[in-house]
Amino acid sequence: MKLRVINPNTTASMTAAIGAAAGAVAAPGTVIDAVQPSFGAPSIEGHHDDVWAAAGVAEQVRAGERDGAAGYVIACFGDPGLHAARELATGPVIGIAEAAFHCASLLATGFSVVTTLTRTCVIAEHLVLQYGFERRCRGIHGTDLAVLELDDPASNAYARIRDCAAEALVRDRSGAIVLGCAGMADLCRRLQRELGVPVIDGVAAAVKLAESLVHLGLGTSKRGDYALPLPKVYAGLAAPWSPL
Ligand code: 5HY
Repeated sequence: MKLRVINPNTTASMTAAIGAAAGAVAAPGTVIDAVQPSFGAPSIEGHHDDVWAAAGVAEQVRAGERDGAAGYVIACFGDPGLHAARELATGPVIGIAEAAFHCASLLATGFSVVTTLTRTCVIAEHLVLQYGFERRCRGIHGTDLAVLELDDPASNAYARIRDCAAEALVRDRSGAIVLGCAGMADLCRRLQRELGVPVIDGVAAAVKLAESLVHLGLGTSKRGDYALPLPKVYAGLAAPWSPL
């Protein structure tokens, strides 16, 4: 099967890192097609970035449908454009936040989220409520690392994330940690060893969930609100994305 793993920001090095994290867990028969939009923000750190990221996700799902993608991963912790992507897609579309919340909930009675800028915590809070995990998510914590600082050695990112997670486990009485950024995927195993609890990277979790659903012959429902978008002609900048 071919899974289209979409990095909704436009930073190619992050797309490559996400593709590597996805490829590391993909089953032998799975081809990972790591892509990014042709337009948008270099990092997604707020509501305005999120709007453009959602449009970029829609662009990439439309391309995936033409390219025969069996399923999709939205590799950004805000799960931008998830519902629009599910309208467009035949196969499953898995956001890394939703995937991580589900996996963490199978491993501990409560989990904590460690993310980047504190201002993006509210986006994760909204997702927890939207997906119905308010009884399982015990805290959401920002490290005030910018997304693109994660692979900058000068930012001391690993230690800041580890220390934030260690404090969250005590403060929240959590049993697991969810990494709140696709750019943290490569830190997952080391954090798990040092913290001694399950640490969930949403990229890996979403790839395995998408694979499983495809193997079960399950795709996105086309009945109701996930049916194909209604045909109409969009105006101006959006014209090329008119649902026909
Ligand atoms: C992400 N932003 O996973 C989110 C993380 C965040 O560009 N990729 C981004 O801070 O919400």
